[in-house]
Amino acid sequence: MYGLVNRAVEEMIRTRFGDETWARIKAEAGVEAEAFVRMDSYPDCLTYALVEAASRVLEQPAGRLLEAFGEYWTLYTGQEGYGELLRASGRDLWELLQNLDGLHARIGLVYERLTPPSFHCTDIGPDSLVLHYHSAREGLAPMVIGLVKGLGQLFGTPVHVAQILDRVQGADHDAFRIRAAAAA
Ligand code: 1MF
Repeated sequence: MYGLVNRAVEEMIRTRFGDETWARIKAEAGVEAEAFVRMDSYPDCLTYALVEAASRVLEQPAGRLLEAFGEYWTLYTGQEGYGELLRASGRDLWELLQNLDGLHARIGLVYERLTPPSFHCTDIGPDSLVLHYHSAREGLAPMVIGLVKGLGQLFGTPVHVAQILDRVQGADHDAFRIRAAAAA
């Protein structure tokens, strides 16, 4: 994945747990790079190693860290110059969720080594929809839950997210029921 992802992991851990904890996690993960370059492409196993090491060092389940990271990612990329792209991809949360492939296609035009996941929506109602998530990568469903919650905050539409299909349980893809938290 692009270095931007590893940088976001680093920033989340440094700001919440401090530089020393980050150094321990990096060492535990066997990561030697001094700093991650946003536009460089890194092997996925490096990112997974960081999450596993963080889980051991912080004594938190990897899924919980991934969900927190998903929320962090929406705020982080907003600050890193992708806020415009997010807002240009949908006028509200529902529109954005239905346009995630379009968003990734635009990023992929510039960054050719992007391996984007694919999303589509079904059961679309005013306060609820089902988001289907297909990915070449495994184990990142908790991150998607955090992403959707983070986007909900960004758009001023807080949401509840429940996973209704799970690859870990043998389903062929992951899916989430998303409900607007308040009657908006
Ligand atoms: O292949 C990749 O490197 C990659 C990196 C990030 C693929 C996807 C993403 C974003 N994605 C992370 C979870 C991946 C899960 C999976 O592969 O199954 C989050 C996708 C997402 C889902 C819901 C809502 C919003 C989402 O993301 C918005 C987004 C997506 C990509 C970027 C920014 C915001 C992005 C922008 C620039 C990138 C890489 C990703 O590359 C850069 C960055 C800086 C300088 C040069 C290149």
